[in-house]
Amino acid sequence: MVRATRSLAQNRLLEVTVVAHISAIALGVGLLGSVGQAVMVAISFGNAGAAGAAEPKEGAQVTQARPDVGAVFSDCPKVCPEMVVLPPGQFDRGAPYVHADPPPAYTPPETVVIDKPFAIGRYDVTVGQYEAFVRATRPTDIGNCRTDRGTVGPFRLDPQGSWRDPGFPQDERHPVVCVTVADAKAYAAWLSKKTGRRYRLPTQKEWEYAARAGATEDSIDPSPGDESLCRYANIQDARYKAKYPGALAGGCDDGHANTSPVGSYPPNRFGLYDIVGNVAQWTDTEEHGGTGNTAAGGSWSTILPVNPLSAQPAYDRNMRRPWIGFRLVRELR
Ligand SMILES: [Ca+2]
Repeated sequence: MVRATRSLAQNRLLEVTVVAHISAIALGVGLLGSVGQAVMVAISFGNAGAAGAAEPKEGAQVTQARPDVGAVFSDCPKVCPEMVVLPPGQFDRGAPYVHADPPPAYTPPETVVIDKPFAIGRYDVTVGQYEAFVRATRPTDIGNCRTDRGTVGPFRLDPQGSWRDPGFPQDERHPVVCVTVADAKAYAAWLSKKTGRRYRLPTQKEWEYAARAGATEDSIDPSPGDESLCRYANIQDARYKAKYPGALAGGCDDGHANTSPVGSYPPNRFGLYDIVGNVAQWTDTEEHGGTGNTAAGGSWSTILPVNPLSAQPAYDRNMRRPWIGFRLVRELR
């Protein structure tokens, strides 16, 4: 780990800790130049293996206000989330699920252009990171999460259920859950003030761009129904079914009935962990006339959606659930 120590007074740059640099392999994603002109170049990103696994190279360079594409950085020691800088590029929404014939249409076909780099969380925001926010801001309204306490599903409104106690054990490396969109935005506002940078929830399109990481197929499943699926994500599995007997799924064992520590499964080709499974992630995109926001990626409590990258259902933004968390975007200016 290398820490940059240039001060704000010296160069108007806040301290940035670069914790890794994604190693390079050409993916061949169409990119845009910095002036917005369409330029096709091969990007360097992700040592993609069977699961798109990237292995960040520790001890990378010092970076400042605008870390390089591929850099993994943190804006403060300990409590700031690690962020990965993604390149500009484009992708086609509504791309067909690789195994479905005919493919289900979850989103209308559309080419989405990301015209400038942005950074996004390497992991979901963790319990430990959220706890730092709670200690600093002391929010009073944290309860009314839906838990399975006292029963075995379905999840019911629980006044005592909260991010501290979602109804199952978590430690500081687990993704925080039982947060509303407003809770996530309050965390982003606190982090922005703390670091002098702009953090926010990703849009639905930014999330999908990050999730796809250049993939045109809409699946993390190399072979539907294959036992290997449990190597790729924490989803509704045999352990879930053992805890919740009415569950439909079963089959393979991913090791966790509820949340798992972030980073327990291989990353995608952008080096992002837990994009699919573990917890669904709030986005800033509103639906249902503004009463709901989309939450993407599925979770430990869902059967892997047919289209895990483009299927992004919307939920009541004010409801706390033990299977929705979030990761943030950090803007690069
Ligand atoms: Ca599981």
